[in-house]
Amino acid sequence: VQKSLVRDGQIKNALVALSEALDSRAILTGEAITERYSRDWSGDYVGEPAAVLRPSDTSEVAAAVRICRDACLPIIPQGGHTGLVGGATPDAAGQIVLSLERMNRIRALDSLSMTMVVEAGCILQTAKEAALAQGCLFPLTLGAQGSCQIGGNVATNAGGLNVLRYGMMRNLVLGLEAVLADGRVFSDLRALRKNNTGLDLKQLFIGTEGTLGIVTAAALRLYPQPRWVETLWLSAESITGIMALYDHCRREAGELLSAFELITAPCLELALELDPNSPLPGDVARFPAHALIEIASSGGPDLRPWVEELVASMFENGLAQTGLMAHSTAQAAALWRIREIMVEAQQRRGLHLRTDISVPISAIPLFAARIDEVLAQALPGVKVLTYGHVGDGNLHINALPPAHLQGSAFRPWLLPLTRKINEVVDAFGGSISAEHGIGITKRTALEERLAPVDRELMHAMKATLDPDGLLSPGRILVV
Ligand code: FAD
Ligand code: LAC
Ligand code: ZN
Repeated sequence: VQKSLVRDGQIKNALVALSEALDSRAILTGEAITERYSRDWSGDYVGEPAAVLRPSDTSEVAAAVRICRDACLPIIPQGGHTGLVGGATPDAAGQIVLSLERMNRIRALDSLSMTMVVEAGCILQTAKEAALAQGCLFPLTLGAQGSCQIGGNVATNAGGLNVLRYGMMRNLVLGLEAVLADGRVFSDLRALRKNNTGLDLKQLFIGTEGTLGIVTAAALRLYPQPRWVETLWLSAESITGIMALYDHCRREAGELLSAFELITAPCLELALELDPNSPLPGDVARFPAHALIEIASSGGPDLRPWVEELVASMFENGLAQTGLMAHSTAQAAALWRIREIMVEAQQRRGLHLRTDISVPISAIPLFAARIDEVLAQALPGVKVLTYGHVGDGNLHINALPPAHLQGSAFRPWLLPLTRKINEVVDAFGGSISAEHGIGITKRTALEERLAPVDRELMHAMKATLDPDGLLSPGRILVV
């Protein structure tokens, strides 16, 4: 009781100081804290922020951090709250949410250099549209792009649908601005493509989920806007068949291959239940595995005749069983919509297992088969949903509960099933987190796998940059 009284006093005093340092719209308390700050997209994490701070510029972020540090109040930076590992939701009393949402400006866009400087709270979709308006592409593409923010993308080193061609967020960041745990500002937004000047300090803040600093702006790498984009749906008899298609496309389309997504039959079934109006031919649903493929180029001649030939050859040599080549932008969008609503459909089923793993690309078929066996044995009746980013060896092995374990009855199964999956991942030399990060959800699994030297280095970095442990405490590392 005494401890919580002291904490309440600290919060009260800090709020007085904060209201002097920040503008009036920057502080939310009590009833003004709406669900978007306390509940994540999945609904799996719900917390109670002591207050929500919404600074409008970098100096306000720095001032807020200094005040919180003086009052020993932990800060959880928050973007669009779409992260899937619980990192942005407060998980203990007295934690302050610092939302970047009001820092959403595009500071600069240089279409000749193909770079842009964007504030952390800018929604990914908005940044992409601003780039397109200047004939440029910001290639990070993911289902949450209408809500997630650039700062969240940096902090999680987000991946998504076009990684096989353009890399993850880390590859797209040329410079960063971040506020440190003591309120100092690290700033390098020069957007240089070459800069070999010792330690690349911005890497400290990419993929470290707000544990080493609060990202306030980023200089991003842009590409020429694609001129020709061809979208294909191809179905095969097995995941092995999909890998043969992948091999063929990878070699024939080379660097023009910009997406190659695996969707297995149970995932397609869920999507079509939610929205049966797809352009897919009727026989598609008979096949166990499908690929959604994009081949695109930013210049040169029309790709269509060449891609038509490629598709014809894949049917002739028996690699593809059925499918569709989108004949319009609207049809291509309808194919991508299937990929999107497949995720939404899982969400609507309530509590389910969600994972994000990677293995060597060539191991995908054996790995997926082993997972099916292991999960069926561990929990008969569980419905395994395997899909993912083939070109990155990144699968999401998700699962819906059997009929008798719906809703919270499935909760006790989440950890044991995840452990089973992770054991198979280990056996294949894979990673327990390919693109979503560690957050709260995976910190024990990470801890169990950290080599001593890695653990020591990670703790040493944390101790140097955030000695009081006030930034995103308990994320990534078990403390
Ligand atoms: P939040 O959820 O708000 O935060 C995520 C983490 O970053 C937290 O630890 C938070 O504290 C920290 N953080 C947020 N902003 C900052 C900041 N400015 N400075 C420091 N730390 C910060 N992810 C993929 O990689 N690939 C996908 O294909 C993909 N698809 C998705 C599809 C759907 C439908 C959903 C809901 C999520 C998907 N995600 C995917 C996960 C998620 O969208 C990404 O992780 C995204 O990058 C999170 O951004 P956000 O702004 O929502 O971050
Ligand atoms: C996807 C997210 C969940 O690929 O990473 O759909
Ligand atoms: Zn993914």
